[in-house]
Amino acid sequence: MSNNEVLDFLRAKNPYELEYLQAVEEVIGSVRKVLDRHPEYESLKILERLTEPERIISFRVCWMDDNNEVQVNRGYRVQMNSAIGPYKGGLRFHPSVNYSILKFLAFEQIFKNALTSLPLGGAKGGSDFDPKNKSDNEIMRFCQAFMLELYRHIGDFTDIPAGDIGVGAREIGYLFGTYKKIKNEFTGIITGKGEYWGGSAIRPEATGYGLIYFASHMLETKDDSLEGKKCLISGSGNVAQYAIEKILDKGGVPITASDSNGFIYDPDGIDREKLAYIKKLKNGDRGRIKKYTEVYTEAKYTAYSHDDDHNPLWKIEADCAFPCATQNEVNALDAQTMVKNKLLVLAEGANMPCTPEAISILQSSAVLYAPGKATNAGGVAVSGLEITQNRMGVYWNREQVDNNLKHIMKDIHNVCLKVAAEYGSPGNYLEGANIFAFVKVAEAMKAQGII
Ligand code: NDP
Ligand code: 2IT
Repeated sequence: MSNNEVLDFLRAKNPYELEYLQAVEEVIGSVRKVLDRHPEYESLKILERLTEPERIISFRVCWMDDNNEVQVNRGYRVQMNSAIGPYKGGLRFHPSVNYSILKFLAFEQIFKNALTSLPLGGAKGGSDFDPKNKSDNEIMRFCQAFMLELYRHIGDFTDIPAGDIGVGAREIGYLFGTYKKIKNEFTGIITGKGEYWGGSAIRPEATGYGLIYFASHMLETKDDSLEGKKCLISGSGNVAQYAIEKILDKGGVPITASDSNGFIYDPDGIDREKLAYIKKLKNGDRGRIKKYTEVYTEAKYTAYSHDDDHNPLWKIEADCAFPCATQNEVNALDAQTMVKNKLLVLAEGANMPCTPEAISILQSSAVLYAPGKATNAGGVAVSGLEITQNRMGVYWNREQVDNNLKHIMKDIHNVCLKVAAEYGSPGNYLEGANIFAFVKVAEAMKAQGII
């Protein structure tokens, strides 16, 4: 099948999986030139095989809430591709979780993991469970019920999950504890563990830090830096918090943060004290970002409205933008506004935060744009380092892991530019990332035969 026929086939087969089709279409758009150079990929049906998950597990999760009522959720694991290593990717707990969302995330993960240079295949999982307004005991009971089924599908050389939206240190602890109890073994079957029980230093920080290392390299190509740059950040979870922290380290000025209800704009900048407040609010009290303006009255809160045709956060004039919340949070109107405001850089912290229309507007402007599979790969890269430490039975300190992370992000940045130039699209990070990762995975699939 030609590329277009593969897409038409997928559209007919998965008509409601809009996010999945979006992610596939983007990659297919980039790899046309690769297939001209490698006609054997077509006869080996690499695209058809890459877009059909190797395995999808879906299961019932029953648990008791604090009122002794039985609750039923659906759990999933999408084991997308194991050509270059065991399945690897996060777990998302959010009411929006469905096949489309997890297949798009697992598909993206194949290429992201290939970019890290570590031997990791692609996967994603999670549940439509909503962790908001649940007690700690309810979270624990849900995680235990979820792992009671998931445990038989994962393993340290089979599939190694981690966190994502709604799954942080607390959930990873309960999930790991349950696995250990069932299997009676202490192995590295999940990453993002606490640092004193098998976790890696810098894993909580890795995605946000890696994002800002990458963005700094992007600015360096223009002999520029983050020093003094006003930065827009969406989200206020794991990725956003550590992106803000690293922006501060680099002398930048973060001025926004958000959650699903609204965003805060602090014209004076979110300094270290204010960031500590956000961390406590979000990770400890699990409160809403609106509270920030009760303490820091110079900041303004704007609630999101369902009628908004775009996200007003992106209207604020700034130099850099880091969407760190969720998919499709930057649309064409947002991108047009950013271009008009002479934004310098947009680097994606979240997975697929820009719509295809937004990407093409950014790419045909002077804005430097780089996709999440390259810019947010620091998280899974340090997960890979956690796996290595677990297998070796060693602990690497913060400096060692951070140095590794810096090297990995620099290498990803450089390989994207190198491959983009080789394929006639200089400066196109998206094309460089897709082509480099696709060829790597395709070669592994070719070597391993038709299975
Ligand atoms: P968290 O759960 O820690 O934080 C998510 C943040 O995004 C919260 O502020 C949340 O607000 C907001 N958010 C979630 N869903 C929506 C929505 N539908 N609309 C608006 N805001 C929303 O997740 P992470 O920080 O870990 O993940 C953020 C993004 O980064 C995701 O796209 C994830 O896939 C990606 N990512 C994460 C990595 C990691 O290591 N954690 C690695 C690479 C990518 P609220 O509290 O209101 O829900
Ligand atoms: O999207 C991602 O890369 C993650 N949620 C982290 C995956 C991982 O296995 O660390």
